[in-house]
Amino acid sequence: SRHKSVVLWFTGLSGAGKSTLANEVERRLYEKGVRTYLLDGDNIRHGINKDLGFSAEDRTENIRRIGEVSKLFVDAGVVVLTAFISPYRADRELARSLVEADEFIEVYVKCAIEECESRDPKGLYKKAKAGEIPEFTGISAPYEEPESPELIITTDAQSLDVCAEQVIAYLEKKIIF
Ligand code: GGZ
Repeated sequence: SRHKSVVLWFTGLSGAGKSTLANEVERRLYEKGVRTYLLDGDNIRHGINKDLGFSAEDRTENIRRIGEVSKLFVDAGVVVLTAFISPYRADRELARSLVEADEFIEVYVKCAIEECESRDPKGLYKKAKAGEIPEFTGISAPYEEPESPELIITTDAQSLDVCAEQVIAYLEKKIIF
């Protein structure tokens, strides 16, 4: 089907539900016949960005490359979903600047850190609090909240189904799928 190519840029804390939400949105777009590609830690941090860690400089470079890759997918006519903490506002703004103004949709996946800590599926918060992981976002490294994201999705207050539907509804309203 014909549709506008966009970047759906999911940002938020570890454990906020970025990947879960991005995967569910991608599934729903697929059902609508939309061509998508999901960029996440599995295909980026283990691949082109495996030389990067979690210092501020490395995170900036991580996000810069992801922004550039996203631009290529948009050029190719694909809807891109990215699921990275992307903690720095300036880095997200750089990613935004690489595509047209109406092609970048920042989705703040908002979840109280207490809830992220209690989910802690990989035990990372526990380790971070014990000092075993340095520069852990929200514990010993910053997360700069989006100031004017296109969407704020609150994952600690509603179901995945409702969260995904909010993203789809936005796309249907703004984009012409
Ligand atoms: C934050 C870290 C860290 C540190 C490893 N800080 O819950 P996860 O495991 O699967 O998601 C986190 C992921 C974050 O990688 P990103 O590429 O999204 O980060 S950024 O956008 O800031 O570059 C977490 C794991 O990697 N992880 N060490 N110190 N998250």
